[in-house]
Amino acid sequence: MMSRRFSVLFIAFILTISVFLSADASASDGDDGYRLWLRYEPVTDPVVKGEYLKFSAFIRQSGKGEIMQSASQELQKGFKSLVNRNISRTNSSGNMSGGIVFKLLPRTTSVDDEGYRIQLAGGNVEISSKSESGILYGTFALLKHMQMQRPLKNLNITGSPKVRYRMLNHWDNPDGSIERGYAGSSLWKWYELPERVDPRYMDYARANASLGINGTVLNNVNASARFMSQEYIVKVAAIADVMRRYGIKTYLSVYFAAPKTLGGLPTSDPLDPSVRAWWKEKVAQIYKEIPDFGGFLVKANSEGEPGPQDYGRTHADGANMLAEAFSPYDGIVIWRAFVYKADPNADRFKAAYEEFVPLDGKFDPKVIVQVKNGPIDFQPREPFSPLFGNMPKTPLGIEFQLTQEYLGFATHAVYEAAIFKECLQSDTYVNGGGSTVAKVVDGSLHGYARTLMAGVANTGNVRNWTGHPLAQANWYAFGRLSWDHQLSAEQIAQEWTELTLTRNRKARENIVDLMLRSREIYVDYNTPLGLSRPWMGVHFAPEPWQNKGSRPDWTAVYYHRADSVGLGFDRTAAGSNALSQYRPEVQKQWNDPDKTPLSYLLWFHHIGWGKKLSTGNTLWDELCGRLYSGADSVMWMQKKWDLAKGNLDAQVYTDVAERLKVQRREAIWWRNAWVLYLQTFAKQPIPKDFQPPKQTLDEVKKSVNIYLMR
Ligand code: BDP
Repeated sequence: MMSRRFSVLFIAFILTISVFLSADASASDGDDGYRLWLRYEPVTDPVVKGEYLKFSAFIRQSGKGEIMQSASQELQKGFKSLVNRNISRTNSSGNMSGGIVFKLLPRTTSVDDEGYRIQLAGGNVEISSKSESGILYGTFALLKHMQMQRPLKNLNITGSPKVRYRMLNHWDNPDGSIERGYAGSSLWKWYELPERVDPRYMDYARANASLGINGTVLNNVNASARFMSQEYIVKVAAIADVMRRYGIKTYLSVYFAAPKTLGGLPTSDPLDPSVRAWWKEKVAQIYKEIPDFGGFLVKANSEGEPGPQDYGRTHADGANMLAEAFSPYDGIVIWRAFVYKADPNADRFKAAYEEFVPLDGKFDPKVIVQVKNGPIDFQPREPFSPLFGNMPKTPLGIEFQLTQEYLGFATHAVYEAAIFKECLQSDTYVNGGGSTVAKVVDGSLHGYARTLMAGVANTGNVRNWTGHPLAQANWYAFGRLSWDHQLSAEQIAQEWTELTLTRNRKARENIVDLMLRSREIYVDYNTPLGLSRPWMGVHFAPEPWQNKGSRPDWTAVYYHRADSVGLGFDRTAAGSNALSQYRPEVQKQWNDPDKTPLSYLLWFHHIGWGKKLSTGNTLWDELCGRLYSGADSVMWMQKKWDLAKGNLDAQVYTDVAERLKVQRREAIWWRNAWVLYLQTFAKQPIPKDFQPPKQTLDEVKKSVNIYLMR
């Protein structure tokens, strides 16, 4: 038998060991996702680690700029975490080797302002650029290389952005709520600012800078006038102070009627001299607090927001008035083209083109018109907006949506790079074949110098930033594509997975596979064959039967047009003729129902239920097939995810596994709603390969009503 004294010691020993073990386990087990793709997990390859340590003697900064300081701090953080080494900073210009050197190139060098090069020089790793921002981007590129345990031998990494303004648009309200946000409340704590500056703002800035994002619009496009008040300008300035250290400019959305509501003027008419003077003074007041202020984003005469048309003026009149106020400064005006009229006979698809194309060439050079990727509204699949290519005298920026308004909020896994790429690669044919949307956006087609890519942010204050852990990849993909739109969706998924989830090759392959198929799977059970669903409401629950709204285009039936004959919106010359807004080569792809790719079919045609499609199935059978296979494929996603188990953090694994279960249930919900509702028109049985839904249409409607109940 053990002596009492010995047994006490023994128990103490066991307790110590287990505390030690569990502490150790929590380091790799229990990742809350906060660090995103900047985890800097310790390097495990001893050879590579040895190589990295050879360059850990010092960091040499040239100059003391704040962005340079951020780059040094990031390197210090990275080295400490990756190879457990503290590196000190030096300004000495003496001959030293074995460190990392930041080299600012003369302004005359013929590289892009924000571009960088990383190479070995004089026994050091040298990061060179013309700008401090470029040095910061190079630093993040080096750290990414190291996170991936790549060798430093023959190091020669270069990068330069293809688009000048790469920004997030936050639809955040002053009360902390986020329009279409599914990851908690706003990151911006307006009531605490400017005195308390949440340290999280810095991590937000780091994450964005690591992708090359250089702008952020802090507030909702459905803007509150209070952001134009001195009280709020100083709050914004406190955030801008943090962003600046990471090369990010701060922008604000503005309420067009602010001269009236905030300024007390009798009008907000853009041609009224007192209104123009008000905006000039306002902009000057902002620059006093924020010397590098980025500019304004404007939603005007859209969905009830005020705008120049309230005074019989045009979008160009409104935008140019603001541009004039920015003329002494570097800032710009970003004017959104998301507009649609209330005409019940009109096709919403055509509205933006009709309002904006006649204004081509009329905008001040400081204005960029920001166009959503599709003509309607961030649908799971949309054809590209016909504005691209049709306004050659106006810089057009593109707006993508990262937050999953129509993509299942935070319970459905949808990797959006496929959506972004599909649009960017679409050929507008404006200057012959190869005139892609990407070339319109990066300015190369029409020679615009002011180019812009914006993403409606999917961030909130939940610990992992985006709610669904896999939604982080959408933020990442947007940032990477805004820097270089030629990267492939797969390349980006691979990078993100390796940096964020796991170094295990097999697990990565399975996750990347899941990500790459996720968008098509979602489309199959949600909007197959070119259906869309931008009807009013929360944009989550299925409601294809919804036929009441204050405007016809705020109902579901307006979009799918199901009737006893068939399904889909005829946009050919026989219908709304929206197709005529595209070049003849594009029209040719979509004009003929027999030649239209099935993924766009119902966007452009009203197809009979019994019509044979290119697959050999009738429309009805094909629809059912896609809705069923889409919903079933969520099980495939679950299996793929399970294969990665054990090779990634347990907490993240469980989080995603549980969300996939919800996705499976909700995919069946969507499938059942479509199938049962459309069956009332098609009057055909569910093909015999598939189990008819267990619920009736009434039961599905009831469950949707419960979901929507106040
Ligand atoms: C729609 C959203 C709405 C936005 C609007 C916009 O449903 O909440 O305000 O877009 O982009 O998709 O302005």
